[in-house]
Formats: sequence, structure tokens, C-alpha cells
Amino acid sequence: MSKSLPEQFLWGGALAANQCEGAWLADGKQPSTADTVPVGAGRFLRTTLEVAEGVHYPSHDAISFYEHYKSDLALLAGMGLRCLRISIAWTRIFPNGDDAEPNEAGLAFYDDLLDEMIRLGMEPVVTITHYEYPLNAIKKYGALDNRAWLDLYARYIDVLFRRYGSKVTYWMTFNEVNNTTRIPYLSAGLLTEPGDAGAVQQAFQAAHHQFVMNAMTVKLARELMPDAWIGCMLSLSTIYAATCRPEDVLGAYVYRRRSLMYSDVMLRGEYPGYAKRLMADEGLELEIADGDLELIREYTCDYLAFSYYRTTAFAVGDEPQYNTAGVVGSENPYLETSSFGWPKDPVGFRYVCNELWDRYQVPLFIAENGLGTYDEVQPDGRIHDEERIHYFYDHAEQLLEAIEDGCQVFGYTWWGPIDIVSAGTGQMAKRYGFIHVDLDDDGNGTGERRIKDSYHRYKEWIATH
Ligand code: BGP
Repeated sequence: MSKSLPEQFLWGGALAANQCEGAWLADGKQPSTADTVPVGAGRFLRTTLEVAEGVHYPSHDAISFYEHYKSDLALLAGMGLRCLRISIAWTRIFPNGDDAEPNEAGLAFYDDLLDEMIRLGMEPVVTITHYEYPLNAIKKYGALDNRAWLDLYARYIDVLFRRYGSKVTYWMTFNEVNNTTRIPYLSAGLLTEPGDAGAVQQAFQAAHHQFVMNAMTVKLARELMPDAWIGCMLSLSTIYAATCRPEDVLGAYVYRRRSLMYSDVMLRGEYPGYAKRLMADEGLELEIADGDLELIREYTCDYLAFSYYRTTAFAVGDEPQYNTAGVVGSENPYLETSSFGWPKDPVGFRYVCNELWDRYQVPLFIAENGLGTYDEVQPDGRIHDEERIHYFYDHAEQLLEAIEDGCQVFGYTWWGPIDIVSAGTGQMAKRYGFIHVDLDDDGNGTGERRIKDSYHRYKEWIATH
């Protein structure tokens, strides 16, 4: 490959459109799947694909980044961020998913956003789809298990690449694509209850379509923007064996490969044998069209982006559950947990970087790492978020160790550098930011932005590393 990596390590932050922008019907935008999801646990199963009266949908206003992006970007740039990962809301570009023409007002918004980021010295990193799809197209065609999505997606990326190709070098296709089989509504617009007959089949079919779309993205990028980097993006917080009992070790590995299956396809270009066996064992049969496998084989991604938040453990008999940070199995007695119950495991971060580098030998990009916790605003208005500072330093130090180990990592984007809506719970109280936003879980508050102690510490770290 003739493309070169950035000269400077890309320390930055990461956001997702539906969790920060708000303005859910502004300037021609139509609802996305994210706009039908209320606040609270199990929120993805509580959507009806409709927007009901009297229900609070956090994405509708979120933190009004759409309106405040200039001042928010200025605050973010004040930390010295070298990059910012954003996502594009498909529904600003094609409001219904299948419109005859793209929506100029939506395109202009991202032009301005990208220009402003670049002007402030923040390299844009763009996720093409982050947990949202045009709702009207989902209603009309069904979810991504319908092949009709390939055409809709082809038109969408064509517009994005032609419009923003000169501004954006680093792209990612589907956020945490391996969640398609775990949280199918979020990842693929699939409205299925766990245990639904056919749900697993639909999820795997949707994942197959995402693999084809991923390859289409790489192909089009090579034609239109030969210097661009196209990454796949997975949730790769890991799972250890709970003991050295061989069945626990194998079981943990089997769970791990349910995730790695996705990167295997998108980086190595084919379904691995264990994935074929898994599908056969579960009685799944994919509909694969002529040419799909060739496309997947030829157009593999340039890098692997992933999120890492925590780890878990597996013991025989566990029936692991999932949340937005991946598999939840047995407790690990060696780790402390955050106030939202996520174990903190910086050493695991070094382990995962090494695991992925050893497996793929492609550049790695840490697309998300962060700590969601409660913040207390002091009477003097300050926020002493020591736990967040420790979490960041502990993980950043392990990242440097991984780089010393020889892992090629070219960027790290802290999840939610400004407080945004939680994907998993829809809460504002689960805060990740270095910048506080005065809003509560019901969307009440002034929306005022306030710098936390961690803001200064991340700034210091960037300046010295
Ligand atoms: C990842 C998502 C993000 C995000 C983050 C934290 O799964 O890509 O969108 O929000 O997890 O999860 P949560 O918001 O549930 O704490």
C-alpha cells in the first residue's frame, strides 16, 4: 500500500450524530431509527418504529450540537485535539433513504462542520453509519436483511465521497458492526425480540449485507479517493476465561470469535471456517448473491478501528448477555467496576491491541475508549472528575506499552469528549465528557457547557505525547 499514516499520532475525541446533534427534523431531515428509541434500560426493544406523543426521545434534541457546533468545536480544539471522529446522519443526506436527490441543506451542514474542524486543526475521522438508518426506508423495505439496502447505501456513499472526499481521509463503515447479531435494532434496524424464531437468521443475513456494503465502500474509495483510508469498526472489549479449566478457555475463545468473525471477513476477505461451522450448527443459511464473495475478497479494509471499554469473563454454564460494550459474562474479581457496572481494565487494553495486531497486521485505530460515570457539579461550578482522569491515564499508558510492544496504532479518540446521550440507556447522567453539558435524563436543563478537571489533564497529555 502506498498510502502513509499520519505523521502525528491522532489524539482526539469521538461523537455520533444521533447522540449529539439533536435537530431531528431540521432542514429537511426525516426521522432515523435512533429517533424512535426512548430512555431507559432495554430501550431498543421498546421502540415501535413510531414516535409516540408524550414520550421523551433523547436523540431529538440531544445536546443541540447541530446548533452549537461552532462553539463546541472551539472548546474541543482548546484541548489540542488532533482529530475528531464524527458520524454523518444518513437522514440529513437522504431523509427517506430513497429520495431521488440528496438534501442540499444536510450536505451543507457537514461541509461547514468539516471545514470548521479542519480550520481548528482537527483531522476529521468520519463514520458513515453510527447506529442509525433512515426510518422511512426501514418501514418501506424492512431492515438490512433486505438486499434493497445495498442500492440505498451505494447512492449514499457515492454522494459522501464526491462531496467530502477532498476533506476527509479517514473513514469507517459501520459503527461496531459486530453488534448486528447482538443488538440488531441499533446496528441493522432489525426489530426482533431475543429468542424470536428467525431473528438470528435475519441478523446474520443483515451482517452479510454489511460485509458486501463494506467492500463496496472500499471499492468506491479506491476509485474516487485513492489516498483515503477505509476502516472497519468493531466493539472489541474482550472476554477472558474465568478459570484455566480448558472448557472455560475454549468457551471464551468461541465468544471472542463471534466478534472477530466480522473483522476476519472485512480484513482477510472471507468467512472463516469456524463462522461457517457456527452458522451450520445453528441451522442458518445465508443468501449470497453471485459476486458477493469475490467483492468481499478483493476489497478489504485498510485498517481496524475498534472500541474498548471493559472486559468480562466466561465460565462454562454462563449465558452471556450484551450491552453497548460487548459481552457480559461472569464477574472478574480482580477488577474494579465503574458506577455503571463496567469493569475497568487498562491492562486488558494492551492485551487487546496486541491480540489484534498479531492477528491482522494492519494499522489499528482506537475509535472509542472512555468512562461513563456520574458527575457532581460543586457549588463553585467546578467538576472534579478524578475517576475519569485515572481511567484515561491508566488506559493511555497501556496504549503506549502496546505501541512499545510493536503494535501499529495511529490514533485514539476518547468517547464523548463532551457529554452526550448514552447509546445504551439514553441517559445524560452517564457522562463521558471532559466538558459538562447541563441537561438531565429528561432533556431538562440550560444546556450550558462547563469544563471539567479532566479537560486540562487530557490537554496536558496531548501536549506532552
Ligand atoms: C459504543 C457506541 C457508542 C457509545 C458507547 C458507550 O457502543 O459506539 O455509541 O455510546 O458505546 O456506550 P453507552 O453510551 O451505552 O455508555
